Amino acid sequence: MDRTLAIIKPDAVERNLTGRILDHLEQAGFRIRSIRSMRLTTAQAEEFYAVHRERPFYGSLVAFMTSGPVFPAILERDDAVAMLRHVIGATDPTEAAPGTVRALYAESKERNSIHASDAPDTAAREIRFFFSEADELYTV
Ligand code: 3AN
Repeated sequence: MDRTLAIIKPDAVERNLTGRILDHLEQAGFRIRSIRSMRLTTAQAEEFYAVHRERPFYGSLVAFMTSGPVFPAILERDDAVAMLRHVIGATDPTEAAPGTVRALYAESKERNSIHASDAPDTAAREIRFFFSEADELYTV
């Protein structure tokens, strides 16, 4: 089984959509392997999104991601990284395929409800950003 990282973003938590989005993901075949709630510090958000440092939306993205609590989660299924990208839909909710998480719930390109790792190596790094090895050890 492959693993990927999802983050339920502040806009979704604020609108009380965390459970509905996680249910959507479970119904799409994912197992929630581990989950936590936290409020990102500015330093954490800057580091997590460092790859976007030069983009015009970087400052706004960091401010948004620290504006309220988030729920990072390790999700597991076959082909997890690609399947989660598929299930959440395009970054811009107006371009997201019908029935995807972002088509259903996202408000804008920034307030788009959920993050998903974009490649297997990124997923491994992002999982370790939020979770220790011990968090992943239990077997179902
Ligand atoms: P995705 O989350 O679909 O992988 P990325 O990696 O291109 O998208 O962008 C990371 C995050 O940056 C997005 N989830 C979104 O919150 C924000 N973002 C991306 N593009 C824009 C944009 N044009 N305007 C505002 N925020 C954006």
